[in-house]
Amino acid sequence: MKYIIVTGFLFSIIVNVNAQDKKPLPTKAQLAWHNMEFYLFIHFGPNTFTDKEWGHGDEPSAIFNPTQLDCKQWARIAKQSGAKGIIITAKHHDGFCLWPSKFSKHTVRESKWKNGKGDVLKELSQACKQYGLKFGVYISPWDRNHPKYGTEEYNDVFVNMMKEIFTSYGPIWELWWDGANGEGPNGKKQVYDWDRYKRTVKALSPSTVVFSDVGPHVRWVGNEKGIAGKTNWNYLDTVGFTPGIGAPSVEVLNEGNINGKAWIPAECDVSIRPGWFYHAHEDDKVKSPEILFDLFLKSVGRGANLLLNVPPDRRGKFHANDSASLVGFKKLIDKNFSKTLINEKGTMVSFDKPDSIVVSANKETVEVKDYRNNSSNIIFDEPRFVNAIVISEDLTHGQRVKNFVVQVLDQDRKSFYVQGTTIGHKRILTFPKVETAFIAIRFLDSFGNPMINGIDAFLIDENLVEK
Ligand code: FUL
Repeated sequence: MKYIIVTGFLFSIIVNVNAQDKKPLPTKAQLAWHNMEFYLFIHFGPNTFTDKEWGHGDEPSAIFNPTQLDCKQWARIAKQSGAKGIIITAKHHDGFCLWPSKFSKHTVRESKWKNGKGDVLKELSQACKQYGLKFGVYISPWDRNHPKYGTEEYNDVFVNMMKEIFTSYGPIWELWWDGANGEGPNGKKQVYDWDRYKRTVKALSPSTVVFSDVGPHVRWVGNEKGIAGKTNWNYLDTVGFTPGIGAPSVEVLNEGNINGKAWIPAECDVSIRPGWFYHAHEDDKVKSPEILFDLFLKSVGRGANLLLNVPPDRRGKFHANDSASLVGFKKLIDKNFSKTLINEKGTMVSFDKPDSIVVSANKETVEVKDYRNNSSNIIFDEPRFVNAIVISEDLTHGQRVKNFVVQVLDQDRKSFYVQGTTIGHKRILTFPKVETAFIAIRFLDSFGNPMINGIDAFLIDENLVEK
């Protein structure tokens, strides 16, 4: 399956790679992370049973007592929703550990669940393996329960907990550190030893991608709405910044730094419900498949990843409303994005000119040379309705495109323009449908020649076009 992208008349051999040479590049683990695109977040713990969002850490451990905990149900529905992994709150701010940690007295071991013999991390890591999902953990550095919190010894506790998790439940694909830094039970705040934490993870598992407000590998997108900037650079400057109150502004986190010195792409975390933890009174406030689709366009469609939280209820299962929304969301993705117009038989006129660029469905990368004087054109053999264009950059060459425009010529030969800035892993542009036989994509500005490994056109449901 091939389609042809014909570039304009002038073919130049001037190659401008100098500017690109100095830009940071993603690691192998980060490249694999970009391909994950969409995965689930699970907030589960004492808050599920106390109806809180932030537990105080003084909740009795016994309160954690799911009646029908079923990690396989989470994994099965995650898989059915198209998610590629699951990240769970192994420890939230209340300090409760979902595994029987030797370094705390506030864990599943002290709970009523399975008479203290249960281990959520064990069950979930096994379920993820069975369903072919990647497994990740959120370990909150802020701990409102631990007696050592606020002293140097707590840094040892935190490091030891990471060692336990990585050695008992690995491989850990992503590690999630939120930036909250409140007071512990003794009224003191912790001075986090981020460098030591990072060194620990690197030594334990060099391929784990570590998330925090400022990476080192993945950054927070600056909001909890699941929305990345329309301009979204994978580059970020982190010198002088820390997670939490020392983080860059939310605008910078949302858009990245065009000249940033490190490759730290954005991840969009958002909950399927108003809260992060399960609350029965939110059962009728679960985001619909259409809203989830819109969030997909505003996260994955802007070159970021989508981390969608689905909190299990007090049984320890996903609520039926959440499961239905997730499965409905997957149906929308399949229905709208599985039928590319470009690969439809007979829809393309094939040109075999020396200046043609051929991009194949197996994601061959094309260097768009002399991009300022050329356009990459999609030509249909007969007019078709189009309202979505998807473009991807080959990130092994860095993130290059700064500015581009899509020109869609309608049947009255009138041009309709859609402007874009960055592309990154994937840019999905949607617009009111146009009947067209000719679409031209012009890269207006780029660090070196654009390295494109995918251009697609679709007709999606009109009510799903981004508002
Ligand atoms: C924040 C936490 O304070 C919230 O409770 C939630 O876990 C969110 C994903 O991260 O930092």
